[in-house]
Amino acid sequence: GAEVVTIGEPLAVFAATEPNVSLVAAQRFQKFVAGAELNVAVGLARLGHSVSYVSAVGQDPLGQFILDQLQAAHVDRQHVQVSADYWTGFYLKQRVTQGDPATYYYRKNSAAANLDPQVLASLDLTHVKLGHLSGIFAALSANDQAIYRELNRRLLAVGATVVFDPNLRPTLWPSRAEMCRVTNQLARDAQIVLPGLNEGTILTGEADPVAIADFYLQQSTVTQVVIVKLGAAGALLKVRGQAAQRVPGVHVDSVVDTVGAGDGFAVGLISGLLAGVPITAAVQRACAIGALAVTTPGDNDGYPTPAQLTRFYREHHLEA
Ligand code: KDG
Repeated sequence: GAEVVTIGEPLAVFAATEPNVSLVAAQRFQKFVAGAELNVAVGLARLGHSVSYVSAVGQDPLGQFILDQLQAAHVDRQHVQVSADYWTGFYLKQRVTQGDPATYYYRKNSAAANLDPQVLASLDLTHVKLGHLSGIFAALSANDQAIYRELNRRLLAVGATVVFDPNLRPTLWPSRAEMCRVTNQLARDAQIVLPGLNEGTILTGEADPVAIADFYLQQSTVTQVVIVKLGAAGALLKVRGQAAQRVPGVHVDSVVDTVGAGDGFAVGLISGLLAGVPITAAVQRACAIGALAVTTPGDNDGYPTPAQLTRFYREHHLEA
């Protein structure tokens, strides 16, 4: 059994290569694997952690592409179903020189949205230390939301730490109100909650990161740590019973693509926690990998190997 388990929808992404051209006009695209939870699995495996990724793909070329890439990345894919009835999802991503790119999904009723609940029956959680859950998977279908809750329950039952990333994707939810209600409810069953600042504001109505953190600590006694992601400015860390702390961001000169930074942040945090470093050092690792993530065009191709992370720390005068 792996030390980390995550569940989600894998996507192929076709990333436009011409900058500042609309998705309508773009002519050239580069293909990568994506999907928030897959990004986290790939990033953790790249750092040498053992990760099981639970999912489904279709019996189609993009599904085979995803299976091959998971294998090459050393992610355990034995719990990735191959469906004969549904397709693998994908999305288009713009290339921009400022801000966040436009994206467009082709994923409705995908193989992952129709994941067979039996997938959890064969999942061995005996060695799992940590589960990574994200709001995207819960948004895909009622079927997936039930599987999500079952996995969350089992993770807590075996004493694993549950890390929850709200990952708000408004287009996947029936309404904003439903998105906020369900997402905040899911956060209650996680020890660690990782909202971005904008997400936290949408979800709690609070603009101040400390108030956002307090909202999640107050709504559930399960939640022990809230880390509000502040983008280039770093993060705000609040551990239950302790004063809030700011962890500065790491500056990178070339921002190529911002998608995948939040998942890189989760990779750094989880990797630090598994390594047993103090939580502030884990948050610093999160900020470092979030920064590395924005320097490349794909969603997870910027995540480092241990050697690349060490070099990045040295170049940026960070203390390991
Ligand atoms: O967090 C990165 C994801 O946004 C990307 O890889 C695609 O999973 C995806 C989504 O739903 O947006």
